[in-house]
Amino acid sequence: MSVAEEIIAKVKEKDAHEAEFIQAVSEVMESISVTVSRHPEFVKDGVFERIVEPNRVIMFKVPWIDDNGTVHVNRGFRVQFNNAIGPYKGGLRFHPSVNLGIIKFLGFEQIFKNALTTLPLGGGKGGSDFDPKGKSDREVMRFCQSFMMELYRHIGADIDVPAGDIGVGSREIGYLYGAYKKLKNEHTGVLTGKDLEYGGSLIRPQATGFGSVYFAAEMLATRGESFDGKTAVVSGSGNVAQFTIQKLLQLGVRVISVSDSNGTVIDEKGFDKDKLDLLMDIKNNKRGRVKDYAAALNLPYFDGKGIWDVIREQGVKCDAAFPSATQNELDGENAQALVKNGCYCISEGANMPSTPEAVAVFHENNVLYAPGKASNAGGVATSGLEMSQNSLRMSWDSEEVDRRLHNIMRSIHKNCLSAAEAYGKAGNYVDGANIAGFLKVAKAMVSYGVI
Ligand code: NDP
Ligand code: 2IT
Repeated sequence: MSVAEEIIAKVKEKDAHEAEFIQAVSEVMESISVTVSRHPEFVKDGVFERIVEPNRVIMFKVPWIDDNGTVHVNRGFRVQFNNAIGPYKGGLRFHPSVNLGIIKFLGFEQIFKNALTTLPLGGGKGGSDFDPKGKSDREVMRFCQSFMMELYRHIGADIDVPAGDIGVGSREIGYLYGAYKKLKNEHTGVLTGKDLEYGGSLIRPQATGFGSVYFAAEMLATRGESFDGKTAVVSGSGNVAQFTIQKLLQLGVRVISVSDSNGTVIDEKGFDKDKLDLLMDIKNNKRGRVKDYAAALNLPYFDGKGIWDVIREQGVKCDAAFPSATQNELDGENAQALVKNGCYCISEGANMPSTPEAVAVFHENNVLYAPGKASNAGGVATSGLEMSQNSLRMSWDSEEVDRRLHNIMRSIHKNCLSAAEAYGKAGNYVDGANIAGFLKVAKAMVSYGVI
C-alpha cells in the first residue's frame, strides 16, 4: 500500500460517516503522493498522517429564542485544522445541512487553498446547522450573539479569523462582530467580510466571484483565447454567483443562468446590468428567491429542478461554467452533457461542487478545469488583504485591492501549472493546486518538528 492509500484507508475507517471529508482527503492524497520520492522527510515526520487530523475541533451548543419566545438549540462548530503557515482562517457556514464532516471537509480544503494565496494563512472552518432562511433580523441577531458567546474564547486576530460562507454575509458578520467586540472589549481584525464602516475591505464582497473569473481568464489565455463573446452558465445566486456574473458581464460574456435550492432560471438573452441589479435587490435586500426574479422578468423558470439537470435536459449550450452554489452539485452525467454541448472551461466558485466522476469527465475531455481551492481562493485572499489593512490601521482603495486580488489569482494559476509540470502532471490544475498548497504547509510542518 502506498502512503496515500494507507492514509485514505485510515480516514475511511476512523471517520466512516464523514463522506465529504473522505472525498476531499482522497483527492488531495492521490495528488500529493508523488511528493514522497523527493521528500522522504514528509514520511519520516508523519506529515501525511498529521495533516488529515485537525489540530482542534470545537463543538458547542447554541441556544436562542425566536420571536414567539420559543427556545431552539442548534449545534455550532469551529474546526481549527492547521496553523503551520498562519493563524487559522476560513468561513462560517449557516445551513441546515451543516455537520462535523462538512466542516472538516471545508477546513481541510482551506489549508491548501490558503497556502496557494501566497499569504500567511492557516486553514479552518466553522458554522452551524442553523437556517437563516425565513428568520427575522432579530432572530438572526440573537442566534449570532449566542454563537459568539461560545466562539469568542477560541478566536482572535492572531489565532483564528472567521469570515462568511453560505448563509453568512454582511448582516451576520455585523452581529457576530458586535458580540465579539462586547465580550472581549476590543476592536480588532478578528473577523473578515466586515462592512466598510468598521474595518472591512473594499472588494471583499466581490472578491470570490471576480477571482473565479480572473482565474478562468488565465486558463483561456493558455489556449490563446479571451472571454469576449463567450457564453457562460453560473449556478447559485448568492454572493459568489452574483459577482461572478458581474465580472463576466464586464468582460462581454453572455450569462444565461442562475439558480437556488428551489429552482433554475435559463435566460438565453443573457443578463445585463439592470437584470443583475434586480437579482441583487431581490436576493440581498428583500431576501427573496430566484423564482421571484424569474416572475418579475417573465423568464423561463424550472421549479424544483437543479441547474445541471436542467442544462442537460434542455441541451443548453455554453463555453464556460461557474458552479457557485454548493458541494457535489455537479455529477458525472451532467458533466458529460455539459462537455457534449460545448463547454470547455470550468471554474469552481463553490467548494468541491464537482463530484469525482464529474472531475474525471473534465480531465478525460481536456477541459480547462479549475478546482475551487484554486479558483475561489480570491475570497480568502482578499480576507487576507483585509487583515493586512486592519493591522496597518489603513484602508486601500478599490483599485489597489482589485489589483492585488488580480495578481494573486495570476500567481495561483502560475503556481498550479508549474507544480503540476514539475511532478509530471502538466496542465492538471487539481494536482497542481494540491501539490503547490501542500508543499508550502508540509515544509513548515517539518521545520517545527513533530508537534
Ligand atoms: P450564499 O449563501 O451567498 O449563496 C449560496 C447559494 O448557493 C444560494 O443561491 C443557495 O441557494 C445555493 N445553495 C446553497 N446550498 C445549496 C444546496 N444544497 N443546493 C442548491 N443550492 C444551494 O453563499 P456563497 O455565495 O458565499 O457561497 C457559495 C459557495 O461558494 C459555497 O460553496 C461556499 O463555500 C463557496 N465559497 C464562498 C466564498 C465567499 O467568500 N463567500 C469563498 C470561497 C468559496 P438557497 O438560497 O436556496 O440556499
Ligand atoms: O471558502 C472560503 O474560502 C470562504 N468561505 C472564505 C473564507 C475567508 O476567510 O474569507
